[in-house]
Amino acid sequence: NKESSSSRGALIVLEGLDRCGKTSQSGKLYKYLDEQGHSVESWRFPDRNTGVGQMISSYLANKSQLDDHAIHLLFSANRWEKRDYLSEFSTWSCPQSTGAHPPPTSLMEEKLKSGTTLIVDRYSYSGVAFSSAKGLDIEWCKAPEIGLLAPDLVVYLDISPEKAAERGGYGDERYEQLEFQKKVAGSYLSLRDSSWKVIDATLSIEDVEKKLREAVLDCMMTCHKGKPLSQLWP
Ligand code: Z5A
Repeated sequence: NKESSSSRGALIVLEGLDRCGKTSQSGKLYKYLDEQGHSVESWRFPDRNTGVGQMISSYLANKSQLDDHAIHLLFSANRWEKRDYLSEFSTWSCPQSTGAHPPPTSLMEEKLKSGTTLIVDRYSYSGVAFSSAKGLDIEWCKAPEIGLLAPDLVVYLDISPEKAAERGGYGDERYEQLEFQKKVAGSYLSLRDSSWKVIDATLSIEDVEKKLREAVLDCMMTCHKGKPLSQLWP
């Protein structure tokens, strides 16, 4: 566990099956919090803009083939690179030298500590749920995520694979198949714990938005009061 300031932002993660509404709800939540005057940013994983993200994007579009373990590690690397060190890294001395400087903090941590709330569309839970649905060992899947920041709130937008498939149909990406999404739903179920906020994603967009807002504002208040940051995997 790490120290945090008393007015830090919250790390909010949205998870769920393909087409559950994460992108729509992230956008609405961002707009609402921004209009209310909160410092807020919207992130998503995979971030397809980085070099690693482009390899992931090519894989998802079936333009390249990768071993299941290798693509799992790339998804994880994509989170580590976005956690990324700030520019002070260049002035950081390793502990074996003078020891004069403290270790660098991460970009994600810095944002949270400076009061910015991050809304993150998919995170480590997607990594574990999708890879373990392929048959990879769940503990092996969790291992490369250890040390990333733990979310303050995980919101699971709950929808059956069949209902999700009815939403405009799936595109051409690799995982957009009903049978596979059923396995992913099972993996999510084994990952979920009582701290997750589960919202019925088949409600109207407005009703989901309202429930999401309530949960997020509540969490932001807890963080504001000084809840410490922690790391995966608890
Ligand atoms: N993946 C992985 O394997 N490992 C990892 O570590 C990570 C990801 C991070 C790409 O993700 C794939 O990468 C993903 C998991 C894997 N594969 N799958 N499947 P992505 O983020 O690029 O794709 P996605 O998460 O699946 O996004 P999506 O298809 O855009 O779905 P969404 O964001 O959840 O839904 P949406 O775009 O907001 O809404 C979908 C449609 O439903 C749209 O027409 C909406 O208007 C409609 N909608 C939304 N809410 C409602 C309600 N409440 N009622 C009715 N209609 C609604």
